[in-house]
Amino acid sequence: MKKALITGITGQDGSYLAEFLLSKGYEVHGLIRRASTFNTQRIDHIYIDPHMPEARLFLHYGDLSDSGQLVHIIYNIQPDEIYHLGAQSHVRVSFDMPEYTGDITALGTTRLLEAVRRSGIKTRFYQASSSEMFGASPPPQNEKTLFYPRSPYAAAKVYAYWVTVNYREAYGLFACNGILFNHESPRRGETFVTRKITRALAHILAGKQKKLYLGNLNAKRDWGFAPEYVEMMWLMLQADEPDDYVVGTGESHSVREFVEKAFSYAGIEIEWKGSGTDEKGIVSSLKENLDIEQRILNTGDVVIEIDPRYFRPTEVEHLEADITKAKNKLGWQPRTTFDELVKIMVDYDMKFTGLKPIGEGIKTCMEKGFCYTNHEYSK
Ligand code: NDP
Ligand code: GDR
Repeated sequence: MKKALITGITGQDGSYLAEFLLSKGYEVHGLIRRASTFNTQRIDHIYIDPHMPEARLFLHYGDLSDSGQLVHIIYNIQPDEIYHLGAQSHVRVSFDMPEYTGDITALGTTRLLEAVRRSGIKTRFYQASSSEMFGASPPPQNEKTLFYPRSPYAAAKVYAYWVTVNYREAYGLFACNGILFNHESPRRGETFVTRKITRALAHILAGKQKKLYLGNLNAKRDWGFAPEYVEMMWLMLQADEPDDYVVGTGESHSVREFVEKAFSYAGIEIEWKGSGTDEKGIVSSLKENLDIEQRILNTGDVVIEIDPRYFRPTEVEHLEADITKAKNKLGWQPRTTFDELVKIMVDYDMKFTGLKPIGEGIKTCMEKGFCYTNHEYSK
């Protein structure tokens, strides 16, 4: 039985990856941080008592700031594969906490790589690199595009990218960088823009929230569906040679388009008035035949406003992946469209908020056989 260690197992990607590796027959170990409240909600459904003979998921306390514990864990587990997903992963927050972000997101990677080297084990290493590293470089971006980071987070990821390449070249470690573009899901953290939008929409429909406050509506991102992206992480570590890959959909949309698509799916058409910080999203019409609680909304209601606090000191305007290499070398390509992704997330947040989902998103997941999301919808 192969063993994998996942840092960041409690996050969006870590939880999907753990499910995926368990489904492939792996014994999965995860690094978790001690917190005063439970932080394992995303993996509770796959966790069973480690005393049970069938247990294959094991959790270990540790932190990316604690080298000694990283060496201890790696030496004791002797994993065949390490997926390094742990990070301070929020770009806006990295402007507030630049030093901490550098410590965890950049140096944390060195600590983990050093733990591998010092423990003397033979393993394969995946580094969660990011499209944010391309920053101000114009789209489409591929493996040869110049890095031009626009935040402390992106700068930390550039460091982590290069230190991973260095351990590959200096010590012959089988180490890969997956340069992943934005990927979302019902498990996306609530403060990232897609989930913030779908969750607020559900809350507005349920009468629990009046308005959604957003920052820059014009930024464009290449948004894909997270469960598909963790499969690519695994594929990279199964290849004959270690290499770095761009992973995305090849299509980009603005934050504004995401808002319009989500609200329209729920039967609400939005009209934009004003510009800059005065811009407002106003209900221009309501479809009448949808079985949702939209009676609390009226045409003319202001549902979206701009709050400058969500602007970034330096923004990344446009990311769009060129995934030629991933397609040609690993045969990977995305299966979920932007339209489907939005519907999957809206349906989930409606269900979570106690509303009846519209259903097209759930249908997509069932038809395409995403075992991962069945769990979310059956909760
Ligand atoms: P999340 O923010 O959902 O998860 C981050 C994980 O890192 C959590 O498990 C968190 O633990 C853990 N973590 C944070 N700080 C520490 C620390 N000091 N020590 C140990 N663990 C820590 O991120 P995603 O799942 O979305 O992303 C996974 C990785 O991929 C990240 O490195 C991210 O930067 C990168 N990435 C993500 C993309 C995306 O679109 N999602 C795109 C490209 C790259 P806790 O639950 O306790 O907070
Ligand atoms: P990003 O994701 O910064 O691309 O990083 P996020 O969803 O935070 O922002 C995307 C774009 O939306 C704009 N925006 C807002 N963003 C947030 N969070 N909140 C708002 O209210 C808001 N209004 C507009 C942002 O300015 C930005 O342009 C994500 C993370 O997962 C990183 O870890 C990962 O590396 C990259 O994706 C690829």
